[in-house]
Amino acid sequence: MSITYNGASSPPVKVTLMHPNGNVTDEDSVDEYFVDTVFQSVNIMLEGIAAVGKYDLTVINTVTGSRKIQITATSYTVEEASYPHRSGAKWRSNEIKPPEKQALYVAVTKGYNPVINARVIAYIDRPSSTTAFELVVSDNGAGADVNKDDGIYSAFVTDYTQDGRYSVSVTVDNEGVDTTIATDSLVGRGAARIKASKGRAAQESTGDFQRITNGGTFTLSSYDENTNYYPPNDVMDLLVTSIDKVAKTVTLEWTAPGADLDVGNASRYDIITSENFTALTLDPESQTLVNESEVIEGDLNAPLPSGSLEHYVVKILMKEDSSASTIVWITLRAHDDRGGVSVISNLVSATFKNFPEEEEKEEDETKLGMILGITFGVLAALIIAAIVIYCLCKSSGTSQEVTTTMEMKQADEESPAYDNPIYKP
Ligand SMILES: [Ca+2]
Ligand SMILES: [Ca+2]
Repeated sequence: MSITYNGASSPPVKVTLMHPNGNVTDEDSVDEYFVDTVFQSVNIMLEGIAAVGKYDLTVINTVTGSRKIQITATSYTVEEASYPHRSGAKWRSNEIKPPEKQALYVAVTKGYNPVINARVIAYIDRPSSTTAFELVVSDNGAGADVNKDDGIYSAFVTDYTQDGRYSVSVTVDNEGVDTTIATDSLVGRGAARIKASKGRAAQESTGDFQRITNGGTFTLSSYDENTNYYPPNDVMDLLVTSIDKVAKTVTLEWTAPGADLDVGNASRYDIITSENFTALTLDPESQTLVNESEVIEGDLNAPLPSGSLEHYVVKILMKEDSSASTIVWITLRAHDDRGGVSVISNLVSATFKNFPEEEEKEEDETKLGMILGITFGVLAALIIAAIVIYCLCKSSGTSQEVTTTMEMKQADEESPAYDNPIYKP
């Protein structure tokens, strides 16, 4: 158990722990009670198997005036074979000078396996604020998080108040979500899959659990509250989920960034399209910006909160003189409300045939007629061949077996997903 307090030059708080069996741990318990004046914490460590029941903790303030404290308790299983759910939090850096980026990483594990889809909330104590700032920490592969569903939950931290020391405690639980243990992967290994342990399903429910962990502190310096240090983070998971070739629309999905990296709300999106890949990557400014009127679902001026799944249906305008088959490249960027703008996202593409609708329909009807004609022709030929063979067999008086093999090949249906370079089945 760890009790941290503020006031480096003041005497530490005094702590008394009453055990269920009547034992007491206090500052006189030299084997169990440790004071760390550097990290400003009182630590109680109970060796062996702790008594089951209710513990009473008393913390006495040793200075006049109010004092901020933070309490963390950690327990360990007595059964070696049964690993508990664990969570551990870590800052990317111990010292930050904006615009350096600070991120919080929280590992949620059971043994070596990641616990996925947990609810992870960080409470960040800031120097001049009495209320902790709340931050959702995600394992969604967007923003600060590198790999989705690897048990490492991540978030950027940008909501500073002033220079000084920032500390964090993290709550991990399964409240309102279907949290599972991925027994077929290792924590921090991204999408890499291993064999699930013998006799275990690849995904096991965690059941109800809650863990609270202390992520330590970092120091912020040279911060100026009037500077917009952080634009929205770059979207890296833009995806074309479907294409309507007749209506010339694409459905796009991506994870919403925030106003400051992955914190808060962005204020606007630019969706940019081009039939020229090189021009789009080198000079996105000169390419086509999708207008509000071409957005059938979604609102370019109302991005969802960071981490939400955005879903847009957008009309694609093509050049009049486009060739019969046209590849349209699509990217996007996000703005915040203080002039910050992300760099462009990953690029995706959609392929369109530029035939007028009637012509395409007429052509389809002609094709259908041809296919039916050929099919009936083939059937008639087969019947005639069968009659001829039957007659031959009958006339020769010997028994012969005739086998006709027909290979049916399904037409290659164009899946919209094939148009998308980042699609992985
Ligand atoms: Ca992750
Ligand atoms: Ca910003």
